[in-house]
Amino acid sequence: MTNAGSPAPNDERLIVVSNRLPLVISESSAGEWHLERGSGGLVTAIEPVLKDTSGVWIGWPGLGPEGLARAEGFLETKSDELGYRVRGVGLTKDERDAFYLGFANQVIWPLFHDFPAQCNFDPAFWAAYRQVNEKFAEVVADEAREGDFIWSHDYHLMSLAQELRKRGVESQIGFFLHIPFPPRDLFLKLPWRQDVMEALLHYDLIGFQTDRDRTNFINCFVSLRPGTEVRGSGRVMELEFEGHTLRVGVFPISIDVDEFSGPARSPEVSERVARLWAEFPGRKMILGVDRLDYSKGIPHKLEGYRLALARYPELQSRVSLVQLVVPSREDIPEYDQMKREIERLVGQISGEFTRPGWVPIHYQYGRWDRNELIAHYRAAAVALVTPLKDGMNLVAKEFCSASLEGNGVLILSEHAGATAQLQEDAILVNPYDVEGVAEAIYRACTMPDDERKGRMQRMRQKIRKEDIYWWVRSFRQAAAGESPEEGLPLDVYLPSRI
Ligand code: ADQ
Repeated sequence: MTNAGSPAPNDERLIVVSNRLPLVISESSAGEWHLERGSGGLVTAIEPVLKDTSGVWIGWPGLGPEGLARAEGFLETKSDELGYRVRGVGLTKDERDAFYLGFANQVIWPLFHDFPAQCNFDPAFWAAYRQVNEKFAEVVADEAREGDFIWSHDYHLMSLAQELRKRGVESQIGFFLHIPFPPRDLFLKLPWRQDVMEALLHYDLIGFQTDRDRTNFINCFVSLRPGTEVRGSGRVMELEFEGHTLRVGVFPISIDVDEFSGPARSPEVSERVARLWAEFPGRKMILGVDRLDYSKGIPHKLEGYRLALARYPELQSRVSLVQLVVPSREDIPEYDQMKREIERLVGQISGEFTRPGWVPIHYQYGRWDRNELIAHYRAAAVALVTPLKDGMNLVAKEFCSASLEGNGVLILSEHAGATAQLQEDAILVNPYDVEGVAEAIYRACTMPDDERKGRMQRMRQKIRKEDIYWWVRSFRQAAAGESPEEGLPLDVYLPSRI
């Protein structure tokens, strides 16, 4: 792995902490343990660093405390095979319900994605969040040694550093927020806003996906901590408050480009692509791939597509939307309602426009295997990526990387983090503006070939320049106090471009 082999900023041991381990452990009825490894760019990029530094990954393995106690030996053996240690944090069902389904997914997720009305500010959720962060801290503190670098991930673990400091851990601790950070007025709605800010203050470095998120964070921080001095500019800035220095940086996450462009070239995927094209003779495939979540704006997208077909009748019979919705958070009732709403809209669009020999929309609820996903990315003429709010959105980058013919058009929500890097070459839309989405669909489907190719080529270059390996290296370099490796210029949304 060429990229991963670049020199690490230092040889400190890496301890990664995330809500979930990058693996799932299960026990068969015969009492045998099985391990299923996670995949994806983050795991691929972090694993080599863990191996190089004899590191550890700590997280929930999908087990309660008793199950974990029984699986300890199995995990030890598997750690040898993985080449780095994994340590589990066992959580009871009640803890998962109140911490994960509760505070993480009914308070922070909706609030940070601009959906305050969806929040359930149940004080019991906050108590559980703190308790579970303490539980994670117990395991991390037991593992941590002087000189380690602890890298905690995402909104589930905002209190981890504070709990580690209470336990005397003095190592450098970094935090990366994968989701957006909300503007001040939204964050101030959080009943525990002071506690959360206080907790975050114990990190040494906090990374955000975009400059917009960091600016929101700084505005909140300064409002709640008057007297804070804000220093510097560029990728990493400093906040100085009562003798403590917190570094805040912008590190847009990305993918391992070769994980998508490589398989896209394989005979198996090429053959599937040819079959997909044959299934859509003389038609352009518009592709949507979204996890079932209100932040992804799937109903708005369907309304935009419906309007495009009605307003530009020449698109009828010439395009088909393939929309995959990936199951997610099925234990939360609102997600089931959303699924029914999506299915109702799909039914309406089909009823309104279907004619012999043409189906306007192919809807699937489920999971595709990797090659099927990549084949769809490569076969699609247009990707419709229109979240109402998204930290980054990796689907946009995956589509570009798999678009081997180089003529796919990306329609991208201006509220996705990916917009900061791709705004010049994607067709940007405000996903709430149904007419704008319809117009963008028409424009994408009628764009001249050389314009499509030019735009796609530039997006592919940008994604390759700041890939997932760049992301890991830059974050670690910033954490080590070094200047992070140069990437693309820090870009913000310019309203004139939108
Ligand atoms: P997510 O909200 O999950 O992640 P996203 O960035 O779009 O959103 O990633 C989805 C991932 O799921 C993609 O890597 C995609 O390939 C994968 N996936 C989708 N459909 C699949 C399928 N059918 N089969 C297999 N895999 C599938 C959160 C934040 C994002 C942020 C990421 C990373 O909400 O904003 O980009 O973390 O930081």
